[in-house]
Amino acid sequence: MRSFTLFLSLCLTSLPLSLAAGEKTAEKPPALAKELYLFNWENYLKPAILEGFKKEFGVRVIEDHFTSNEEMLAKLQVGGGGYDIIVPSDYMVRTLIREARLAPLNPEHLPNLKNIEARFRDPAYDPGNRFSIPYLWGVTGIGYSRKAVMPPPMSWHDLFGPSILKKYPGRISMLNDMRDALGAALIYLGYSPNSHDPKEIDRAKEVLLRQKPFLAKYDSETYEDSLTAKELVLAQGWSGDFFAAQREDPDIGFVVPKEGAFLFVDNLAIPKGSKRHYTAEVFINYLLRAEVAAQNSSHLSYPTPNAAARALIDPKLDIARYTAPVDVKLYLTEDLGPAGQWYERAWTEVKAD
Ligand code: N2P
Repeated sequence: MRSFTLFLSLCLTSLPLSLAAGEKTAEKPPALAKELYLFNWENYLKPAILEGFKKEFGVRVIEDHFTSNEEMLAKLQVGGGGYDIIVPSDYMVRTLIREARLAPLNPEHLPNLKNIEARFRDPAYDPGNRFSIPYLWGVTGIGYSRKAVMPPPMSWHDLFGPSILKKYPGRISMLNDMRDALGAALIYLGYSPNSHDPKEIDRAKEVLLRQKPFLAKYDSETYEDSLTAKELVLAQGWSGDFFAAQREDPDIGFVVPKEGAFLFVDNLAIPKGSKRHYTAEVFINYLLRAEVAAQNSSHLSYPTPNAAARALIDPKLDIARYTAPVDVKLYLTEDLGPAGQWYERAWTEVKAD
């Protein structure tokens, strides 16, 4: 493929000889669409950035939200949405590629990709970044009220252990997320959060079922607000959401449990069938600008894989602290293939009334 491209570009460079003097060979970029449809996580893009994009390019971005990768996938599978940009996590990029649901990206339209740190490029879930661009990353852990929870949590035992549950009944929440909830229970049991073993997944389900009567809710959207409102004292959740809440309420703490946790890298991708592919690439390239990525990361408190942006982030925000301690094992969520059915079944049982 590469040699073919090289051959092609050599042919193109010899073209001007046959053209009239002064004639341009560079292709004119396609016209921009007036609107773009973005399918994103809740609170996962600073609103002023959309205004900035509209001002500069005249394109209005219309944003819808999903609360889990599986919910987003289900929507795409029924052909719904008409979205131009989606924000799948690492393993879901892989699933979407496997199901041929993503449109390849044209690197020529994404020159700001150079800003992305080398360790985030060319990931195993999308070799060569053919379909996805890393956007923000974080860790799934435990947020808590420092005043209410003594001693502070340090382990998944502090979310699943019977004595903890009895101490804070109705004031604990779990993510409404199949992989994060079952994954935490699997780690708690000493298994891999990417286990393919139905017996292990079944035991993880039992852990969640035992915990359920003590929970206030399964929720991925408002848990940080419920912590601030003191309705909750412990919540499984995503690092940046707690750090953002902590700015308003220093009582909120966050820990990465010592047995290990999921690290996630969320990505920008264009679904196959988008009618505004070029405009979507222009938008992705805009989000890759150092100033834009820095603004977004500082506002959301999620660390950015954009190295050029990091140089612009106020050191007082200390994005580095969002990194988990070095001695904790961090897992990437894996695409399970057919073993996914065990998780689906267990999760359906857990969520059933
Ligand atoms: C922010 C959502 C974080 C995305 N509210 C987790 N993958």
